[in-house]
Amino acid sequence: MSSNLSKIDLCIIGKPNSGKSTLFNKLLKKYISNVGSQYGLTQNLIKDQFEFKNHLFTLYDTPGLRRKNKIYDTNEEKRNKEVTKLIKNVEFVILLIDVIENITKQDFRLADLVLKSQKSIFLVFNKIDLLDDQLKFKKQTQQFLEKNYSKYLTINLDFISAKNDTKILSVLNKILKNKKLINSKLSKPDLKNFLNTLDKKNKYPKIKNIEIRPKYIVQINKQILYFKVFINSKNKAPKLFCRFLENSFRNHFKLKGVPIVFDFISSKNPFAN
Ligand SMILES: Nc1nc2c(ncn2[C@@H]2O[C@H](COP(=O)(O)OP(=O)(O)O)[C@@H](O)[C@H]2O)c(=O)[nH]1
Ligand SMILES: [Mg+2]
Repeated sequence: MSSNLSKIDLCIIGKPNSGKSTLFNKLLKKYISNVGSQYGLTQNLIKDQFEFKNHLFTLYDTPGLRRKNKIYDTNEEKRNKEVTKLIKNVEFVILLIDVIENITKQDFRLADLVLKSQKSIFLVFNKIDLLDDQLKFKKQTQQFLEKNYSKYLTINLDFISAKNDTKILSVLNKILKNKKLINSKLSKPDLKNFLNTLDKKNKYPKIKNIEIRPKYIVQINKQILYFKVFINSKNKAPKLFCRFLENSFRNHFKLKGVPIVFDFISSKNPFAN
């Protein structure tokens, strides 16, 4: 393999039978990981590599999550620890969901875990071949998540059939796009322009009748998108304001589905310029 390939680590997590191993195999275009219900316990992660558009992907399947009684249900903490450890070592996570079972609280918990580790998450609904009306399902899912998952703008949504190889490549392409977004460097004028746009809209949330405003924003050079936001208040930025700013920011810069960290800095003297 040539060394000028850019590297991407990707792991597939999700409930048993969601189709993780099927997807893993399809991505690798070869049969490595056992598929089906009579799966023997494998403590180690299954890992392999493949090339796609000048990128070298290292892919992880998570057979450990399959052990329904021991790890999955009764020993949630241990399971979470294992997953957390894996998630910390990769850049991208595919959370696979069986369309028939649909998304559950457990999936949201896993998604939260990934977001907490500041990794990009792809919520991938699998087995769309089993649906009568795929379009309807997509619309309903989107609407449901918009309403019920506050971090909706932080996730990527996809609908595939791992078995039939439908839309799998589109997930890979999205991951490559996502990687580019994560490396975005926003210029000072861009950030200033964003603040001006917010000022014009003048829809800052009011907290106890006081309008909290961002005074300026700076990007800090880090592996991820990281910004310091200075606000016009001596107090800690209220949650409502943090969410408002993050959503506006993501919409303005079209940064959907990538992890961003905002550090809100209160002013010593909010009335100073
Ligand atoms: N209809 C359908 N079945 C699928 C698809 N992907 C996986 N399966 C089936 O779902 C079952 C569980 O798949 P497996 O990959 O072992 O799931 P894992 O437990 O998440 O690794 C197997 O019977 C697969 O054939 C799909 O896209 N469509
Ligand atoms: Mg499996």
